Amino acid sequence: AVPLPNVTRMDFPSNFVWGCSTSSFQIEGAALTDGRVPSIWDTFCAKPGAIRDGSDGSVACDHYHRWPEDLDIAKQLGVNAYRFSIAWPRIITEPGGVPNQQGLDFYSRLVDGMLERGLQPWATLYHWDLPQYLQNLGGWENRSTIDAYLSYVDVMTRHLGDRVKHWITHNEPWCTAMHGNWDGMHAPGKKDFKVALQVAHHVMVSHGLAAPIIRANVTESSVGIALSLHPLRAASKNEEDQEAMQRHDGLRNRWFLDPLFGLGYPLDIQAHCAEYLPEMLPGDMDAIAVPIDFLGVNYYFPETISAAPQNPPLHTELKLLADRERTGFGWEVAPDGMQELLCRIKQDYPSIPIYLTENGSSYDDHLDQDGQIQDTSRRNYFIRHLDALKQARQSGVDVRGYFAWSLIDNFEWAEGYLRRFGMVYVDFATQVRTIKQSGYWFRDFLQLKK
Ligand code: PNW
Repeated sequence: AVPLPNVTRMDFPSNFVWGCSTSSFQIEGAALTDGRVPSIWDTFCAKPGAIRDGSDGSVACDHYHRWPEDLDIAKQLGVNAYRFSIAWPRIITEPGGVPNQQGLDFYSRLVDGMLERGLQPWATLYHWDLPQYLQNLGGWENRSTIDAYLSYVDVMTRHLGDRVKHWITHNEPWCTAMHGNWDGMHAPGKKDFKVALQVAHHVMVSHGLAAPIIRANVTESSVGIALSLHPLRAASKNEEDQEAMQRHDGLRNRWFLDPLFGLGYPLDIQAHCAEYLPEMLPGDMDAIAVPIDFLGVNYYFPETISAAPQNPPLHTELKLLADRERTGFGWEVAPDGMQELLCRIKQDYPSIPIYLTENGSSYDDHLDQDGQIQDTSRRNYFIRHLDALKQARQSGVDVRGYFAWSLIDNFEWAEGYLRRFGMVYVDFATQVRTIKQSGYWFRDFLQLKK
């Protein structure tokens, strides 16, 4: 067993942001309540074989009705921030429609509930639940979805701008684009790389155009985006594998980071993927490069890459190394990868405050005879990643906060309810919540000595 590092809250500044993350479709349920219309994920879940356990998000954690209990738990854990996402299909329920008051009221109650409990609200405007009526018009592939998004952002930030300062425009555009439209593992389930790059472009333009709207509507706003980023290793020292690793990096990391910082799309990938490049309008790259107040980094695992001439368009392939420590989900456990990734961002890009907007692990959890959940592996995962974060800070990376994924077990997309990421166990049959050992550990870690 790996010895556990010694890391305490005192290793971080007193104004460090400590939070938990969730997202609307994964926890809310109440799919047909108070005027909500279907999202692309409701449609996708109905496709046979799309979700591993055949489940959907219609009930999920019933957070729509149980949010006071969930916020109480977050408060009990001692976090000072809570990252949630807003379900667009609760807010704008038809093309060009007027805002749905019941949807607005829900997020108003939720945000007031956070403020009452001393939780700083961090709102994500898009965490993958696009209204289905927009997908019927082409979804993010259609440039007009940018305009629909901007109206929705305007409505939301006017509505909550007096209480929510921290806004994340998009969660993981790589996943929206690639899982949604290239490998088809996520909604809307397309398998077309050209479409995926077009979607990525429109999502990034929508991010850039949203920033000034948010700033106009929100007093003392802080605007950012959350990217899923991965440190990469080449499978060997061979030139082919090294180049493959660079290409993989070009799409996974640089395709999103470079434009945000005004560097445009990486030239190596533009050359390699010339026949798939998106249509753009003049000004798009300037829009994407709008200055942001922070970068959200979702870190889960590193990837090992080798050359694969048979695999267009990138001609790369993921290697699963047998000797690596893995979570229950099979994701490699590599805290040093987090540190490496953060140092790389500092080195390659202009200085920017960073928040770890997601980090966590999935294991099979079971209630023991005493009704407790001894998720030692998850607890250790947190300890080791927080130590990596501490070390990244010591080497000068400007990380200002950490959000654990996730507060509660929830609907894990294509994996349905088979994968639990929560610090709190949810019995989906009864909706009973039980704080896991990792949650109690986090509470003790965060405890301020009087
Ligand atoms: C993130 N990958 O998804 C999402 O933001 C969460 O909604 C999700 O529940 C969480 O991580 C755990 O999966 C990811 O393939 C999906 O690299 C896929 C990847 C990374 C993150």
